[in-house]
Amino acid sequence: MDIQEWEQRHTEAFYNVKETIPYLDGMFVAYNSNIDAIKHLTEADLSRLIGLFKETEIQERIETYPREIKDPLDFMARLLISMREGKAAEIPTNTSDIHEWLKGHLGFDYARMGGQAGIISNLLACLGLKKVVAYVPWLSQEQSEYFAATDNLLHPKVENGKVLLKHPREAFKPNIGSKVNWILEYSKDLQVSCNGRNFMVPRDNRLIISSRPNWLRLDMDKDVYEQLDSIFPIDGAMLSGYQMIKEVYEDGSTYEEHVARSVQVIEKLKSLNPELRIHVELTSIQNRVIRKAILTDIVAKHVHSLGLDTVEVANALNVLGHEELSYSVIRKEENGIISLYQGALQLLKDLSLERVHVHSLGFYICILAKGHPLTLKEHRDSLLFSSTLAAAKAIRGDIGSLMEAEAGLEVPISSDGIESLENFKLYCTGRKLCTREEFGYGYLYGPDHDAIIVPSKVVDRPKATVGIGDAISAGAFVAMLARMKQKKAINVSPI
Ligand code: 8BR
Ligand code: GLC
Repeated sequence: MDIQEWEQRHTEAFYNVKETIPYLDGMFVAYNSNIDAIKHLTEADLSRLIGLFKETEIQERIETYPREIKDPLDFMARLLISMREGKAAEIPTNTSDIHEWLKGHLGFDYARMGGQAGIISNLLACLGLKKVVAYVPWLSQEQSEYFAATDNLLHPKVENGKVLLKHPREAFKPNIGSKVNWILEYSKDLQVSCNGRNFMVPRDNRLIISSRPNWLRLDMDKDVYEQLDSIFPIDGAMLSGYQMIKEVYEDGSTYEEHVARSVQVIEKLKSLNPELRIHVELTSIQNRVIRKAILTDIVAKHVHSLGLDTVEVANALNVLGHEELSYSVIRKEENGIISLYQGALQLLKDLSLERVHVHSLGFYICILAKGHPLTLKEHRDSLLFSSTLAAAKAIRGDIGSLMEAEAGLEVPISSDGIESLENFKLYCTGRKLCTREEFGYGYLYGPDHDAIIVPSKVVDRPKATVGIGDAISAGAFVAMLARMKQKKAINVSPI
C-alpha cells in the first residue's frame, strides 16, 4: 500500500467534503450530553492511588470484573483492567460517593463538553453546518455553558406550549442537576505494578466513570415530540445515549417503555422526512440486557447507520449470539482485522443496516449494503475526511472550525494501520472480494455487501482520546449525507 497515495487521498477528500457541506439543511443530534472531568494519570498518581488499598484486595476485585462502580475498590479494579489491555471502557455509578472520593483523592485537570450528543453537536456546529438542533432531556444551565457559542446551534425550548428553537444557553431547564463523568486518560508505556504483577500500558486510552443520577431519563418531552416538525428541515439524525436506559426504575417502570418511546421518536423523524438518514453511535454498555435491547429493538430495522469501535463490535456480537466471533475480535491477534470485518458484516446483516462504520486505531472499515446511492470513492472520501477530523481532535483536544480541522492533514497516516491492512489483503484477494488493485483503492465487493477500508491518521501523543470516536462517526456520516444532497441537487437542477 502506498502511504503517500493515501496522504494525497486524505487531502483531496478533505477539500471535496468541504465543498459539499453547504448542501445540508441541518442535523438533529440527541440525547446525551454531560460534563467530562478529565484527569491525565501519571505514574505518581497511579502508585498513590494503589497505595490507598491492600494490593491483594485490588487483585481479588479485578477477578470479580465489576460492571458497576459501587466503591473505590471497584474503581481501582476497572482502572487497572482498562490500563492493562489499553481498552476504553465506560462503567456506570449510581451514587455520588465515587464522585466525592475522586474529587478528594485525585482531582481533575480540566472540564469540557462530554457525552456523544454534546460532542457531536459542538463539532457539527463548528464545522459550519447551516443548522444543528441538539436535544438533551436533562439540559441544565451549567451544562448549556459547554455548548459552542455559534448561531447555528439550537435546542428546542417549550414556551407557552409552543416549541421554539433557541441556543442551548437560552433553552436550559431550571432547577436541574448536572451529570459529571470522570475521564481517566492514561498514556502508552506507563509502568504499572500491583500485587507483584507488572505491566506496561499498551496504548493511549481512557476509563470513563459515568454518573447515573436517579433523575436521569432518556426521554423526549411530550411537547417536543408532538411538535417535532419544528426542528425541520433536517437531513439526518445522530442518536446516542441509549446506554443510560435502566432495566428497572425506582417508580417501577422498565426499560421496555423507554425503548418503545425511543423507537417512536425515530419513526416520527422518518415520517416527517422519508429521506432522512439515522445514525446511532454506540458506546460501552455494561448491562447485557440493555445492550441487547438497544441493538435488537432500537437499532435493528429502525436506523440506517451504526458507528462503533472494535471493543463495541465484540460486545455487540456477544449479545447477538456470536460468541466465537466476538472473542476473536477481542483477542486481536494478527488476524484481528479479518474477524473485525466479519463481525461488522454480521452486524450489518443481523441488524438490517445500510451502513456499519467501525473505527480502530490506525484504520477504519465501513460495510455497506448493496444499492447505496454513493459510489465507493464517495464513501471513501467521507471516511478519509473523518480520519482528518480525528487527527485534528487528537492534537488539539477540540475542533473550533473547518480551518482548525485542516490541521489534521499534517498528521501522518499510521504505519501500524497500513500494516494491518497489508495483513488483510491476502484474505480479501483470496476470497475474491477484490483484486490487488481494488484493495489498493480500499474497495471490497462482497456478494451481498460492499466495503471500504482505509488507513487513518494517528497522533503520537494525543491531547486526549475521549470523544475522538464521536468525531470520526459524525464526520463520516455528515460527509456522506452532504454528498448525497449535492448529487441530488445536481441531478435536479436544470442544465
Ligand atoms: P471511541 O471513543 O469510540 O472508543 O473511539 C476512539 C477512536 O479514536 C479509536 O477507534 C481510534 O480510531 C481513535 N483514536 C485514538 Br483511541 N487515539 C487516537 C490518536 N492518537 N490519533 C487519532 N485517532 C485516535
Ligand atoms: C460517553 C461518555 C462521555 C464521553 C463520551 C465520549 O458518552 O459518557 O463521558 O464524553 O462517551 O465519546
